[in-house]
Amino acid sequence: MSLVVFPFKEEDPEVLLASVKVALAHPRVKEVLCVGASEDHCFRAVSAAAPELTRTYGKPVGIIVQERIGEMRPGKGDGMNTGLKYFLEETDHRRLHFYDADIVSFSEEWITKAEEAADEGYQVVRHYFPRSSTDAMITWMITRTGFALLWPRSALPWIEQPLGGELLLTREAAEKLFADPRVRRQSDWGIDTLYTFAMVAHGLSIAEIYIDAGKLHKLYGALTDLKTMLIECFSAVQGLKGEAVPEGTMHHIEYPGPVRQEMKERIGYDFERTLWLLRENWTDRQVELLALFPREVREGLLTSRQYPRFSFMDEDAWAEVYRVLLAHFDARDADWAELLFKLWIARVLQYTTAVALRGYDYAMYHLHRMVARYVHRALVGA
Ligand code: GDX
Ligand code: MG
Repeated sequence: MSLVVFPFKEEDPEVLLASVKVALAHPRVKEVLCVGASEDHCFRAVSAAAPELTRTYGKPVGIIVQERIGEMRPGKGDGMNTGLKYFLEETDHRRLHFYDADIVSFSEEWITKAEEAADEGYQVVRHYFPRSSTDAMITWMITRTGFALLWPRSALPWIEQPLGGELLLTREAAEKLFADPRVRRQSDWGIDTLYTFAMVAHGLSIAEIYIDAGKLHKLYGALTDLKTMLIECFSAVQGLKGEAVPEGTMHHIEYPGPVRQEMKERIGYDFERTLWLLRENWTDRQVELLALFPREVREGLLTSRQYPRFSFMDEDAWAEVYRVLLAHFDARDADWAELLFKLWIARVLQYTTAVALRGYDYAMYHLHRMVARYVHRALVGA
């Protein structure tokens, strides 16, 4: 009845193959497809193992290289859309699951819970997880902030993890998404934003299910590793800013469970290495572009060329910065890309020291309230 797709790029084949086996062992899963970015070492290892897995489980295990479907950088978006296309054109399964290929905590429960919510009639099921208070900084500061400021009456700001790559689509949901040219175009990291946006834009019913065990996967060091993702995720929101979204989406969020101490204590990124990113790669043009921003932001960031400063970038300053970025940011311009990166770093550092430092429960409550305050600001003015 269901197809499971794993998009992957240069992953540890042992981790991916373990997840493939979990999927194959599930009674609801009839087929597994791995979609590689290229014929890398992981692709070769999974290709070598696939025939034996197909024999053992009596279910097809496919492995293909992603097609060029979109128009942006060829990345995860082409991978996911290749899976979507395969599901619609090559199979008649009723449901499609997507899971990242680098998850070491993947289990049968992820598939079962998603299938159960789909059995209840939801057209889309999204997994969400406990996360550390300093993780998910693109989600909170870029995606949820943007969704709140741009579509405050829709379900978008309230989706727990709008960038999550773990989800179930019914066939009708998959058809709607793949028929939408905005989704097909988004071949890069912006794909998660586009899938989430399109689910709400097309009025699909959404259930968010909570996976208590959490998503344990590859982690990043300094925030530099996230630069491309940041730029592509912001551009995805910016590219949608004029689009209309309906208000009345059916949306249910499973109440989360207690978060383990280990997760509460986890630090999402390397603070010291990140601090110094504020000083690097300045150009005269970036200084010029800063003229578009409020005075405290401009002056604060300029001082960072000598000494890292970020306390100016509070929640209100960030809302103003975000609006300037929506109006002026140009992803093709390397100076804009670098400036967005620095502005976001200042925001993340300010949040870390002023909010996250006060403890996990305080921080998570604050982040949810922040989204609500942005919604309020967008609806009734600042
Ligand atoms: N086919 C294909 N092609 N797969 C890719 C590509 C690509 O070009 N790039 C990455 N992937 C796969 C990767 O192997 C993994 O399975 C998945 O996509 C996610 O990539 P990963 O490097 O693990 O990213 P990360 O930081 O775990 O991000 C995921 O979660 C973020 C979030 O939840 O905040 C990913 O789904 C992001 O899009 C999302 O922003
Ligand atoms: Mg990952």
